[in-house]
Order: sequence, then structure tokens, then C-alpha cells
Amino acid sequence: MPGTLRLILGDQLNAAISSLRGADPARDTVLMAEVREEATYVPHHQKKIAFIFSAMRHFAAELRDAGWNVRYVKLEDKGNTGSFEAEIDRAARDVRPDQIIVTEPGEWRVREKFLACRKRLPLEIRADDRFLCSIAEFQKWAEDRKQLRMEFFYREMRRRHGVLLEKNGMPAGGAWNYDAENRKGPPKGLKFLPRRGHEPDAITQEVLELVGRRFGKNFGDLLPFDLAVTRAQALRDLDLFIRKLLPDFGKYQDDMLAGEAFLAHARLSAQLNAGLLLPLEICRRAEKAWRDDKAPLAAVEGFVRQILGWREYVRGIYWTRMPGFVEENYLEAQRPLPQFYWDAQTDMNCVAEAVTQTRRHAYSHHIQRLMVTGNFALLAGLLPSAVCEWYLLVYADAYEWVELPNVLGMALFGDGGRMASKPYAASGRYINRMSNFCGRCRFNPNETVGETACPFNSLYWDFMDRNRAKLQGNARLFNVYASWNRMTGDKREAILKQAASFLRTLDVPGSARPPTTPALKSLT
Ligand code: FAD
Ligand code: DLZ
Ligand code: SF4
Repeated sequence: MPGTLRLILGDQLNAAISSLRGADPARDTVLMAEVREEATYVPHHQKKIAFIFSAMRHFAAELRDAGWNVRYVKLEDKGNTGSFEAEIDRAARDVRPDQIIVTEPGEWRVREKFLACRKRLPLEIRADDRFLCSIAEFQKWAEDRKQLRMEFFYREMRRRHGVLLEKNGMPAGGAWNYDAENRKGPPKGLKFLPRRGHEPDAITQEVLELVGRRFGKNFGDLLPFDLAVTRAQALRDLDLFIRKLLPDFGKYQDDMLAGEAFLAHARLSAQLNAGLLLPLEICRRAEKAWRDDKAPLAAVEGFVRQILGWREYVRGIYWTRMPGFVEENYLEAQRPLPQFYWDAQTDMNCVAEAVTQTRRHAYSHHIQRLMVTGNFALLAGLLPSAVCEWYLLVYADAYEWVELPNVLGMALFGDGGRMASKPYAASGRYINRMSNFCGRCRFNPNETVGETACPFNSLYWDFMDRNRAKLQGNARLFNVYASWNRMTGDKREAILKQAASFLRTLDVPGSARPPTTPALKSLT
């Protein structure tokens, strides 16, 4: 008796996903497949692959327990064709469904494949209503707006979803944004609650063995592996975050500390993006903590803004700007990615810390992504496509819909200011104010020229000088260019020489290659 074939992708692991809606578990078949194409379109961090495969296998087991008929194709299963399209074809031949349903994929690349499949198969692509703003709604909001500022979008989302509102529809506490009360800078000796990890079970152990064997040369540490790979585990992490860390979220949101990868951040993005958690349930839990007097409004509002505001906004930007978005390079940056983005071998302690945390955890918190590795890439003029590829492969939460706007739009100003009103360029003084990295660095954040001068300082001015034609008309950079212009010619020359000599040290031919496993080519 033919039923419907329902495809679930590795980042759609939620029983409420639209592709399962209206299903008949007795007749329908759920198809899930570990495919070579997804595992290798960039050489992902080992932990990222392990996380996704383990979460997929656990989700499949939960569906089976709930009575579903699941066709799960493991990476090394005999006959695995290695691509979504061919796996759909294979399953369609076996199951002979009257219809195939999938929830729209998060990436343009994959959507194109499904649109092609639709020409020859009865494939229905359903909207992904895990997101709180549909693509059409975002596009309507973006229409006729010259600049797409997140803050205004966020207010509409608060109103639309009734989050942190007074009874009269005004924002809770009278203001939409409490950032002025957040971001205090790290006090000395600050310590954060250590995270309780999740012991790998038999399913995860099997995946770890597979990933170690097949992807062992990819970037990043596979072990120790303690990520939440089920909804139950993710809910436990959410609960811990809401009870113990959310009250401090705002205060320490922009801080960076050596050896503290997570601080008071949620560490939930990988689970949220994979579908183990839903955005509105997280926002509601955070709001409840405030209403129950368990967390201050400034912290809760700041946290909700990340999910209801930033996350939805970047997704809208992605679908509004694709497919040309990937090509954008407003500042015409061309420099290859330096080797230290892979091996952390650099005297710049901030970069070494951020890359080391990334290698270890497939995670680095927002401000390190933006103001350390992102800021360096911006100032040094690194090629956006190489930087984007790096971000896409190193983080467990990275999918193009969220990575690209954050990297190309926010960090690199590659879209010429559609997202950010000015480039997020900062000198070593900013990093020194927000971190304890500089005290342990061979460079001095207060020096711009000389043997021990922090490279970020001369690069900052070099960036402004190099991009003067494109940036000096920006009102928010008026004071920056005024300061640069006030410097004597000799001083400017010395700074530019310092930057040039530092940049020459980066230009080692062939240094920009991500580590990969040669065996992948023959993997089916
Ligand atoms: P918290 O700091 O605790 O924030 C809570 C949640 O808010 C996150 O889990 C996330 O879902 C959401 N969020 C916060 N900021 C953003 C944002 N700018 N865009 C989208 N969601 C946001 N996030 C990804 O999920 N995937 C990426 O590939 C990714 N790449 C990034 C690249 C750069 C250059 C920058 C600056 C940011 C990037 N972000 C990305 C956003 C952000 O850094 C991560 O979501 C965050 O660090 C995840 O850690 P957390 O769960 O502890 O988040
Ligand atoms: C990231 C990823 C990886 C590594 N592997 C798979 C896979 O084997 N099977 C799968 O269904 N999904 C995988 N994913 C997630 C997909 O890349 C993601 O669903 C698409 O990029 C669409 O967003
Ligand atoms: Fe980074 Fe400069 Fe501070 Fe060193 S001195 S940690 S390079 S900001």
C-alpha cells in the first residue's frame, strides 16, 4: 500500500517539522540519509559531522519508537549513493510512494537540488515554520528599505509573537533594548559554571568511530565529545542555562577570557539549528525566568534579541540576497587565509585562543567570531570566500543561511553596509578592554609601531587608509578619518609601513588549505 515518502534532513530533527505534518505513520516512510555530498561539500570539523550523524541516528530511533517506519541510510551502508537526489530516487524505487514531501532546506545549494528533483518527481517542498518569520514576510519587510537594520525588524518580531510586552503592547519595562545595562567588561578572577557534558552512548560511540576513521584528518578535535545529541539532552542544557547562566548573560556577553570558551553563553546554537530545540520555546523560557523574577530584564531582553531578532534577521537576509550574496566582496579583499586559522600557531594570543577553542569545541562565542577572527580577517583584507568557507566548516552550528550573513555581511562588510552601518573594525585596545588575552600576549595593545606593537593597531589604520574611497563618506567613521588626518605624515607612514611588514609575514604561498582526508574522495 503506497504512502508518502517524507525526507528529513540533518538539520530538521524535530517531530513538529512541517514535512511530518498530516502523516500516517502506519503507511508513510520517513527517509533520512547520511550522504557523502553533505559530509564533504566543505571539510567540516570532525565534531560537527559527529554531532549531526549522532543527532540524526538518535532522532531516527525516537521516530521508530513512536511507531514510524524509518528508512535510515548510514554513510557506509551498501548502496548508499552519496547524494540526497539519488537517495530519494532509490527510496522512491523501493517504496513506490504516491508523493514525496520535504521541508525546505536551509541552504540555497540544497534547495536547487530539490527544485531539480521536483521536475521529475511528485515532490512537495513545505515551508520551514520552525522559523518565526517566513521568507516571504521578511522580503515584504525588506522591500523598499535601503538599509535593513536588525533593531526595527526585532521590534516587529516582539510585537508579532507577543514576547516581552506589557499588556498595552509596549515593550516590557518601557524600552525595546537594554544594552546600555549590559556589557560591563570582565572583572578579575571571574569564573563560570563548568558545563556538564553528555556521556556518549552506544549510538554516539559508533558515530565517533566512523568519523575518526573516515574524517580523522579534517580540522578539529573529535574527542572529548560531550555535545547534546537528543532533544532531551538539549532541554537539559537549556534548563541549566536558564536557571544558572541567563541572569549573567547580558553582563558578560561581550567578554572574552582565556580558557573560558562558553562564559554565560547558552551553547545551544548547534542544537537549535539542527532542530532539537525550537526558537520560540527558548524565548518563552527566558521570558518566564524574568516574569518569575529569576533573571533581570536586561539579560533576558539581550538574550531574546539574539534569537527572535538576529537569528531570524540573518536568515531573512540570506534568502533575500541569494544567490549573488556568496560572490559579494565590496572591499575587494584578496589575501589568502593564513595558516594560523587552522593550527593556531600565531603570537597573537587572542587569535590563538579563539582558534584553539574552535578546534577543541567546534564553538567560539559570538564576540570572538566577530571581533577576533572576523575583525582580523576584515583588517587584513582576507578573501571573503575563503573566510566564509572557514566559518562554515569549523563551527558545529554552521549552515550557510546563518554563516554567510554573519561573516560576509557583519564581519567582513562584504555587502557594502546593507547589514551593518559601519565595518566592525577594532584595534587591539578594544580586545584588551573586553578580554584578558593581551596580558599573556607578546604584543602590546597600547603600541602601534615597533617590535612589540599589537598588529591589530597598525592594521586598523591600514584598513581605513586602504579603503578610504569606499568608507570615508560614512558618517559613523567621520571621527576615525578625522583622527587619521590629524596625524603627521611621518606617523601615518610609519604605521602603514608597520602594517605592510606584518602583512608580508602572512603571505606564505599555499598556506590557505583546510586539512582534509584524502580517502573522502573514494568514500561512498
Ligand atoms: P548565545 O550567545 O548564547 O546566543 C543565543 C542564541 O542566539 C544562539 O544560540 C543563536 O541561536 C542566536 N544568535 C546569537 N547571535 C546570532 C547571530 N548573529 N546570528 C544568528 N543567530 C544568533 N551562529 C550560528 O548559529 N551559526 C553560524 O554559522 C554562525 N556564524 C557566525 C559567524 C560570525 C562571524 C559571527 C559574528 C557570528 C556567527 N554566528 C553564527 C552567531 C553567533 O556567534 C552564534 O550563534 C553563537 O555564538 C552561538 O553560541 P551560543 O549558543 O552560546 O549563543
Ligand atoms: C551538515 C550535514 C552533514 C555533515 N551531513 C548530513 C547528512 O549526511 N545528511 C543530512 O541529511 N544532512 C547532513 N547535514 C546537514 C545538511 O547539510 C543540511 O540539511 C543542508 O545544508 C540544508 O540546510
Ligand atoms: Fe590580540 Fe593585540 Fe591583545 Fe595580542 S595584544 S592579544 S594581538 S589584541
